[in-house]
Amino acid sequence: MRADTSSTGFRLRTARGHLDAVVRMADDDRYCIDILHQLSAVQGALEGVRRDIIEAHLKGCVPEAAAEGRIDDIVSELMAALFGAVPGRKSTAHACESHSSHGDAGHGPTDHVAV
Ligand SMILES: [Cu+2]
Repeated sequence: MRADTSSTGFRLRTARGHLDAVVRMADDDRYCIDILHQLSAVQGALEGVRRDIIEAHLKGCVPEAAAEGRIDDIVSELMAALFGAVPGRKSTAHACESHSSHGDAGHGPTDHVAV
């Protein structure tokens, strides 16, 4: 992953903190609207992580894949990650081979968004 890992980690820990609060509120049988507000905070934090990772992917992995002639694969992979797999289309897992050169074990499509 090419996203700023310190920023990504911070955002994820923030989202987890908000989610922990939602769990406590639900356990405490708090007012529904208060829980919904806290859920919005979780979703906002997760959306920020998602945007960071997408931006890092577009700036790092996509240009490399294009230079290697793998643009169709990486576009299909990104579309599947963002919008779900298209029936009948083959999987393009590991289109970001460059990650292995950074000591990363590599990743499949779901690793981009499921952190
Ligand atoms: Cu990537």
